[in-house]
Amino acid sequence: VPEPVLQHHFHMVQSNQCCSAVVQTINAPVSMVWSVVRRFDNPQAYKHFVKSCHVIDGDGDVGTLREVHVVSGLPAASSTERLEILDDERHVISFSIIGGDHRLNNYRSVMTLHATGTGTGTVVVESYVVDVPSGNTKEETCVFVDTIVRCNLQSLAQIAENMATK
Ligand code: A8S
Repeated sequence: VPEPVLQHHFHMVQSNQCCSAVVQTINAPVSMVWSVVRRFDNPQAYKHFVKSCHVIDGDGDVGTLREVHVVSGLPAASSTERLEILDDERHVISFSIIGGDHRLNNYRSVMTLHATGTGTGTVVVESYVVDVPSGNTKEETCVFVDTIVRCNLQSLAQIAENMATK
């Protein structure tokens, strides 16, 4: 992994925060995976917990704000999110959570895509940092967030692999 890209996954983590990363291999080229994840206005394309998403401000570039509503059954209803990085050349996307009705304060995630050796596949790395909610441990928080991120990346793999076979 080129060093400037790797750098994005080194987060400043405070003592009240936790940080982790999830890796997913996808049998589809980077360009195809990127076409799905770069659409900040359309997270529901692969995030199954998202019920709806509305862009509040911006045109899909850095600084764009979206409001996401999640399906019922979660300890959350909505989330206001800001696009922090969108690098079409290096395939880096990052967003932060700036508000909403949920327990994940100061969440920030970075996703990078990497071509596999043969170039026919993609390795996705998604790392995040978040405040540990009061009443929870770091471990509980990481288990909760890792589960959501892993679900999202597995669903992303299915969608991109489907596109690749067409
Ligand atoms: C993402 C990652 C996360 C989303 C979390 C962690 C969330 O949308 C869900 C449940 C919550 O409790 C918090 O890439 C929040 O979307 C599914 C509403 C933010």
